[in-house]
Amino acid sequence: MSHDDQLAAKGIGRRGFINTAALASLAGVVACTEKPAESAAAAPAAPAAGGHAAPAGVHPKPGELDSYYGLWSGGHTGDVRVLGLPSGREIHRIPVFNPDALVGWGITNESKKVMGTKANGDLRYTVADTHHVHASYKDGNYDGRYAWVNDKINGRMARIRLDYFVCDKITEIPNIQGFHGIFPDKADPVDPKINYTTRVFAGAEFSIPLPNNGKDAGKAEAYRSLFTCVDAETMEVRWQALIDGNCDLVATSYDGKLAATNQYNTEMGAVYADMMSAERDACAFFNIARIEEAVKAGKSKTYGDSKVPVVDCTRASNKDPKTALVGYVSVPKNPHGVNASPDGKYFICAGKLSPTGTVIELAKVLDWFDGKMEKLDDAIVAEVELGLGPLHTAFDGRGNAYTTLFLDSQVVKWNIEKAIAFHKGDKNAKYVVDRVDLSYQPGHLNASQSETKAADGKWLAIGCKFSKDRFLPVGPLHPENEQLVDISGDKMTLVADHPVRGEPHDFIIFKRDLLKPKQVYELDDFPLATKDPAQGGIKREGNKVTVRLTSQAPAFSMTEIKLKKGDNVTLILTNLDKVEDLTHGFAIPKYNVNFIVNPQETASVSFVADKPGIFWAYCTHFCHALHLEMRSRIIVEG
Ligand SMILES: [Cu+2]
Repeated sequence: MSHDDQLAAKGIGRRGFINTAALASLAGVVACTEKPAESAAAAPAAPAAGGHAAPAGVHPKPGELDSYYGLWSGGHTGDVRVLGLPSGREIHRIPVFNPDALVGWGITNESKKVMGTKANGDLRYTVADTHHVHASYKDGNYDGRYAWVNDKINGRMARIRLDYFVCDKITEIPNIQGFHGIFPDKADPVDPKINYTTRVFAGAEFSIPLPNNGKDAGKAEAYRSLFTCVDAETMEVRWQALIDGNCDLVATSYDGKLAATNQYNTEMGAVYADMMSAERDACAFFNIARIEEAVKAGKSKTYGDSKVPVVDCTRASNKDPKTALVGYVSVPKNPHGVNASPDGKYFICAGKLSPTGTVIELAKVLDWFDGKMEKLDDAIVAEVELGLGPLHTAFDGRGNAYTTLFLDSQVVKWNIEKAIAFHKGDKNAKYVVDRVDLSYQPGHLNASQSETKAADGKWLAIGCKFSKDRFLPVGPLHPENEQLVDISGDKMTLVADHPVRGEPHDFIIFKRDLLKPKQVYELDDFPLATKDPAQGGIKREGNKVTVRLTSQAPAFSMTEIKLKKGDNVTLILTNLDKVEDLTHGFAIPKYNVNFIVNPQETASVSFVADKPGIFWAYCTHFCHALHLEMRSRIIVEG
């Protein structure tokens, strides 16, 4: 009997069950004004569809700002979305791996340089699949510098600057496929002064023959996965580690000493029946300091054309704990997700095919590496039943964990210390605190500040993979359902559904005051900037033509741009407007050009003037009462 059927048998439809919960939430939900939650007045709530009132704060009043930022991966739209929480309002989409016609990502020369081009100047890739977004740390909390996101399809890692919310670097990782899990470190493993992110780790999910040159496709033993370390500043790949099994998600310890990846295919199977044959898989713990010593000592090899040093982190080469670069902790069947608790003590793996959560104590893992503990599996301090299909775990900073149950369509709240006591033998320890029904099939979840030492236990967002009947039907393609749960009390309260365009996976939620975004660029940051309209104009060297143009609402600096058929044109546009929110666009009909320039930004496009005629280039981004008049006539003489 499915969960829905069980509820139906009890005379409670899922929808009715949730509406009851939403109504009950009215008393406990905080407002999302700038005021602290304690002092927020209980604003009269607007009636929502179905006759129930929306909880105060979830739908802010006009002009009210959200109290949290959320950074959401976009899935195979290849982007990162910025949401305000708790409202769930989508504020921005940051194009990363895929072209975006609104801002001209993949059209301007500057964005193409970040994205990567082929010899002919075309983009190398135009598809991507973003899954996990994580931000840079200092002192165990986000420092507002960067966020990183993976591209699972083409094995790339991108960095986003959080001052301007733009992608500034993309690195293609060699000799991997299906790069999935990603996590920045939080400190240096050796130097305590470096208490901020300097490395980002990447786990490759799919095994491929190394090198992948088409010669060993039939040799099962040639298929391998690599765990990768990327430099957070330069975005160069520092080193890779050859492992047994695959990598799924990644977690890092607060002291910088350990990074881990959970593994659902230690069998190295190529088809799913093989991948599920073992009763236990693993979570691989990497000793970062030792790996980097080995790299320094030249104990590495390379594969194919890549010059990246690869250290040996296979089981066979790491049997002696005192010299081991890696330790494999066993975890029940096909685990998913590994998450670090905010107190810095534990990593928790969710069982997926096993109904369990496994709690691994990091101090004990370090004891094993130091030769003080004989069996690495003794670092497992709890392995408790949570429900069907556990996937990911978030934290409230009060000792509780929240795990999504994909098959049960629930999130379960459980107490970590009580789970440890139960595992030790105290059968009276009631570690499950609460459960709440979700709609439907939850994947990732995260709580406000959950991945930091400042986990504040206010909001929990859950990415439900199916929305079914929760929104107006729009044909066969459904949105995802991002649900919001108030976790400030003992009981969880579902407070909102938010439709999101497919297909977000993971996300982080953090306090808005951790970021100080800039809204106007610095003219000097752009070497190509035209600082004065008088410096603009057309420069011709043979058929190589450079057009330097500026914009100031409501006009471009040139009303006419004369070109000849066959010209190789580079058009550089500087927006001299300094006013916040005064963005201009520049579109050229029939030339497939559109991009924007934000205040004080410079961007350029290159094209061949292969079509004679007149072309009204115009401002596409509303800027002024005379916005429609903001044009420049491009004349291509035949
Ligand atoms: Cu304009």
